Order: sequence, then C-alpha cells, then structure tokens
Amino acid sequence: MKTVFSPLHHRRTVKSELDGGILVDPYEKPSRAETILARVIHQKLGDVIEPEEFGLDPILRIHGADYVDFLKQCWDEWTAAGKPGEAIPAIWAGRGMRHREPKDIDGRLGYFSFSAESSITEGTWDAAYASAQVALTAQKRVASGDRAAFALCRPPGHHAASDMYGGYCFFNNAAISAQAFLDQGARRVAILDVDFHHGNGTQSIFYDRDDVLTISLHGDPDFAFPHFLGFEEETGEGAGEGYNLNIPYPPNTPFSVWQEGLERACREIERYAPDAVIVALGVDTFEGDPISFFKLTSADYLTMGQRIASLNLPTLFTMEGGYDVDAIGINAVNVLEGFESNQ
Ligand code: SP5
Ligand code: ZN
Repeated sequence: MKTVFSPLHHRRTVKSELDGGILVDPYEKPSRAETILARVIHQKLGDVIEPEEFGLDPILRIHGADYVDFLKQCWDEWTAAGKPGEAIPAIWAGRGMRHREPKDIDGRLGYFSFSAESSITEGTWDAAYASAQVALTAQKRVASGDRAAFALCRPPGHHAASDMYGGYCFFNNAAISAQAFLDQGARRVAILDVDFHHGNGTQSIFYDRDDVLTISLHGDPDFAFPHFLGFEEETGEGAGEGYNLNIPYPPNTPFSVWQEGLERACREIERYAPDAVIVALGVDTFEGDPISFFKLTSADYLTMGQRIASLNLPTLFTMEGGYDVDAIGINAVNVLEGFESNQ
C-alpha cells in the first residue's frame, strides 16, 4: 500500500509538555514520524508520496470556522500579548460557568481546548494543516480503488473535537476523511480506533449520526486520558443511537483480552456493512509505551492487521499515538504488513 507523508510535520516541534507538574520533553515529537517512515521504506511497504492540496473546505466540514481561525491565529495572538513561553491554556469553563468565547488569548485558549499538555508554537498550524492533507490524500487513494492506504499523520487527530484541541491533536484526520468518503458518495463509513486512548473527538463529532459507526478500544477512562469520555454506556444519541461503541480495558490488559474486543468490533463493522473503514492507528497499546498501560507485543500488531484485513473493506489507516519511539516503526508497520499478508 502507499504511504502519504509530509515533511511539514517538523514544523510542530515544541519544547514543552506539562506533565507531573513540570514541563518535560514532549512525548509527541518529530522522531515518531521519521521512525515510522524509515520502517515503511526498510520493509518496502510501497511507494511514499507527498500530500495533494485539498485546502480548508474538507476540514471545515468537521471543524467550526471560529475554531479553525483560532488555531491559525493563536501563536500570533500569544506572542503579541507578550507571553514568554509556549501557548498553554490555564483556565476552562468549569461547571456552572459560561461556555462563551472570550476575547483575549488566555480565555480563547481555554475555550478551544480540553487539556493542557499540547503546547502550541509557531509551526503548529502548518503541521496540523499538512497532517489533514496527508489524510485526505490517502483517503482519495482508497476512494479511487486502492484496497488500502497509510496516512502517516503527525500531529495525530482522534482527540480533536469539532471545536477543541487536546491530547496532541488539532484536526481530527480520521473524521475529516470519513466525511470526505461520505461527500464523495459513500453511504456509511466505520471508524475503528485502536489507539490506547479513547477517541473522544471522533465520538463527539459523530455521536448523533448513523452514517459513521465509531468504535474505540482503549484504557478505562477512570484511569486513563481523556478521563471524561469513553465509557461503555455511551452508545450514541438521536439518530446516532447504537452507532457508537466503547470497549474500555483496565491496566495491564494483554493482547489475548484486547483481541476479544477487536473481534467484537470487527463483527459490529461487518454487520454495519460500511463502504469503507478508517483505522485510527495508535500503537501506544505497546507494552513499552511510556504513558500507557496495555501489554501488547510487537508480534501482536501483525495479528491485529490480519484481522482488520479480513473485514475485506477499502481501508484507510490514519496514524495516531505511540510514544516508544524505538518500537513505533516496527509496531505501526507490523499492522500494515499483517494487513497485506492477508489479501
Ligand atoms: C494521540 C494520543 O495518543 N494522545 C495521547 C495524549 C495523552 N496526553 C496526556 C497523557 C498524560 C500522561 N501522563 C503520564 C503518565 C505517566 N505515568
Ligand atoms: Zn493515544
């Protein structure tokens, strides 16, 4: 399968991540994408291509114009306000407070985010925009008849809601791609999110819709980021009732248990009979991941890819998380190689 990759991801190179009460070297760093790209080339997965330009319109099908404007202007407003460091929110609308957009940058940062670890700097917009174009380019390959394509997105996307960033995510690449499939004539699309963290953004975007089935396997939010969404009882609302499935697991879950959830997810997708499936591919389920608590091994990712291939559907992979940089290339590409071994 083809891989779509943009060197513009490097423009998102931040110095700080708020973690444990200090600013640490960010987990979501450029070497993640470079390591995956090197493995794609080493394993001869297929051609690597640069993204085409689709502009803002497909992004605006998912994200609000005021949010997109905020992301574009955030760094300039932050520096114009004389702030010495990277842009980090420090206040949100808590319970009983007003959910209205303030005018100054401190207020706007809180209004358009849900967490504080994802510092914004000068190049964040360029990288997030390029990451969405990477996803749309891979989506176009699949819509044009390729069995599968790999969008090597960085920054990732599945935590981004229509009008909030967080969890290292700014534009929801999987959601933007799902909407593109629909806008090009697909009737139904399934999103299978195998990242360690709940895909809260994707869930919220499609929660009241039946044309996108959203399924996420993830660390139990009682113990794992994003903490405030991703529980089993969230099954959708209105027309979307029954079209969201959350499969949370506790600390130390091994593949033998996780695999039962994958099987359940795949059966739901088979029943839904979508025109395409999008795999939100995070490999932070790995036993060596520094911020997660599942126990998958590198070999397990081959098995994962094989089961996904047996859905026998046009498949778009969008890269999400994975923070053990030494293993991220092997693990991510193992999913793709497992997929391709099961034609
Ligand atoms: C795309 C993705 O995987 N985003 C993950 C965002 C997680 N952000 C905050 C994680 C908090 C990490 N706390 C470290 C705990 C180490 N024991
Ligand atoms: Zn994750």
